[in-house]
Amino acid sequence: METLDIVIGVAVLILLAGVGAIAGLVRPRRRRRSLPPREARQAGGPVLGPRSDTDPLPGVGDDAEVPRDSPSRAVDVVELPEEPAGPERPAPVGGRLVRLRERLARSNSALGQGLLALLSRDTLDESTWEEVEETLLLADVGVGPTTEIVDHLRERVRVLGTREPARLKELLREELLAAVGADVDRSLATERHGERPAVVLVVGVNGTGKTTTVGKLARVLVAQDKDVVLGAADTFRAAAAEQLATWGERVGVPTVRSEKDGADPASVAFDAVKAGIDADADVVLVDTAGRLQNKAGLMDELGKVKRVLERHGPVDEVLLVLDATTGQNGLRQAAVFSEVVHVSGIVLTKLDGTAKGGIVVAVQRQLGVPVKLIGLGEGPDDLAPFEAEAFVDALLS
Ligand SMILES: Nc1nc2c(ncn2[C@@H]2O[C@H](COP(=O)(O)OP(=O)(O)OP(=O)(O)O)[C@@H](O)[C@H]2O)c(=O)[nH]1
Ligand SMILES: [Mg+2]
Repeated sequence: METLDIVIGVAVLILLAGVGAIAGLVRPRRRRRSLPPREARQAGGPVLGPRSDTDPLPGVGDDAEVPRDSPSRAVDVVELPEEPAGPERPAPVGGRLVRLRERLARSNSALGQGLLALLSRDTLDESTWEEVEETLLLADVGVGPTTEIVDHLRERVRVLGTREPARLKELLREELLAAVGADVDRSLATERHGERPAVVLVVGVNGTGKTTTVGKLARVLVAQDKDVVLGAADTFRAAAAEQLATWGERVGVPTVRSEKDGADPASVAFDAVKAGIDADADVVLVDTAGRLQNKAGLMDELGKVKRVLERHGPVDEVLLVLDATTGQNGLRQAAVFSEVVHVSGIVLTKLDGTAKGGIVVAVQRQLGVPVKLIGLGEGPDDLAPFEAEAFVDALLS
């Protein structure tokens, strides 16, 4: 009997132990607090000793809820997330050349300051005038205009008999202004004609800054509240259309481009103007692939782009983009391009990086076409309408 009691007792104990073990398995486990690093514990961190006010871990009696009377923020002081960024607002166009004057003055200080230093010498002898001539030639003013400037200046200095620096500077300013062309019409034809947008075709040799100029010009026009469409008629490289479209997207301007590489540039240009007409745009800017003026096939292709564009009506502007740093070579390009597509305006780029600002005079003289825009940097708003007075003042500042 005793043995039976013992057996039953042991069985009950085993049973209780089993139930306990099962309960342990089923009971939701409390997540283990991760311990602070050993160093913290040894330094008397939150685990050891009484809790400090800054102990981040909950303890017995802590309330999980935010107290009812804690201050709350009203709807009108809650900051809302910012609106998604819209198109950029380009810099206003007025006075741009004044803003960029510093750059022109810096790159062309050899011309302006050089001339002023020569004229303020004690004696204006033959060799000084030769140096004046040399300075103008080095700045790419060109032989014809240089001779004219020096001859006029010499004559006026002689007749007036003046040696006063301020007066000499004034005379030099007048002569440079006359050479650059103070009252030439440099306006860009970007006004709609009735049902049709104005069409601007941009041409030039490789890498002169055509695509950048189209992008910057789109910004100028957007700043003037015009609706613009871009045409990516550079179908040589997919990257070219991409580059142009990126400029357009920044100011919310659409780009017409071909689906495939190597498409006919004339047909892309035609489609761009068609899209411009359908969208009631003010201006369509057509970018073209860079081409060397001595590649007859490519020049023919450019002629075709223009002829096909003219099916919609006359092209308002053909802008030839010249890299000012290439100097006299640019003049040769200009002559050929002008023959093929009848250039109506010059864009001189990279004037920020050359001391050859005199090319403005030479290129106008050679082509009989005005410089209408100048590029003075790689920034999106570093394109300015060319103003003769601001230009000469920057040279002499
Ligand atoms: N410093 C300076 N760089 C410029 C200016 N205009 C353009 N560039 C730079 O010149 C380089 C060529 O510019 P693009 O606009 O791609 O030239 P592109 O004529 O379209 O070239 P292709 O399409 O390859 O013939 C880029 O690095 C431009 O940032 C300027 O006025 N000043
Ligand atoms: Mg390009």
